[in-house]
Amino acid sequence: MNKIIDGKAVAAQVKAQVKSGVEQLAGRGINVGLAVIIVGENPASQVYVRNKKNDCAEVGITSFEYALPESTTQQELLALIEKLNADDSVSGILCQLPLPEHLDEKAVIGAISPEKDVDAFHPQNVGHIMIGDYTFLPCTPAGIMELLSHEGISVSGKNCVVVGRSNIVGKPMAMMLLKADATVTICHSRTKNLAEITSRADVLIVAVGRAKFITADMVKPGAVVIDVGMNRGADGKLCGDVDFDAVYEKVSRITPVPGGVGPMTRAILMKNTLSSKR
Ligand code: L34
Repeated sequence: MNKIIDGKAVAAQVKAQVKSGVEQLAGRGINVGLAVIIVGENPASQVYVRNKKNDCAEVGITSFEYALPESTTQQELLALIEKLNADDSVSGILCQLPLPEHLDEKAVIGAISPEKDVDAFHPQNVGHIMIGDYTFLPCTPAGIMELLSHEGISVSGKNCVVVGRSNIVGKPMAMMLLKADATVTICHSRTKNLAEITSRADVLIVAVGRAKFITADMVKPGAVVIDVGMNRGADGKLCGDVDFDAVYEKVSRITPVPGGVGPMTRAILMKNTLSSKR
């Protein structure tokens, strides 16, 4: 069996479902639209946003792109969000992170209407996730859960270790694994004996943003490894947080970078955008 989990293929299946949902709504005269805001010229963010726009085109969602200059003020950004909140042709709003330093990320996320918050970053949606009752799930961890279930990998009762505690990935990931009955450990930059903990993981999920951070000695033989990292090496090539070639030899399943979690993140974004409109 191929050990590599093909995120691109699974994402294509999710997008095909979304496409038929979008077509059904179109038949009833309902148009689904996603507004994507990007501030500044972060090249990686530009790639991700372009990919998201392509996904929209593929599934029939109308995308509205707002590429704002680096010099955009907080007030201007909030005014745009207010306008989009009130616009009925916009079902979902996403503000690509990270924002330039001078902008207040928390205030921006909090300004997006929770009903249009297809990232599920608004505190109200985060709260819903905590109590296991939600409409939107954050795209990256939800994409990972979808990948696991698609591959027939159950986390129930298993030791799942999440490395990284971000609001975007680590924390919601842990909540979703918990809801799926996993025993969950969250590790981070201050964790002592990291290798000892990761070596006990049946499912290891890594989102730290450091190239080849997880080496083969840190992984349990036969484990499932999910690599959320997106690092650009000195050679300009994309690489994950996992030392793929060495770890591959040891595990039962592993996601590649690119072609693993990234495409799933975007597929779930499409799914969330579809479900934002009824
Ligand atoms: N608001 N900000 C907001 N929502 C998000 O869900 C994100 N994230 C993260 C960064 N900021 C965000 C993304 O969209 C990361 N992320 C993301 C999305 C897509 C891809 C990577 C990260 C992706 O398309 N990855 C491709 C390769 C892309 C390339 O060639 O650079 C892959 O195959 O993994």
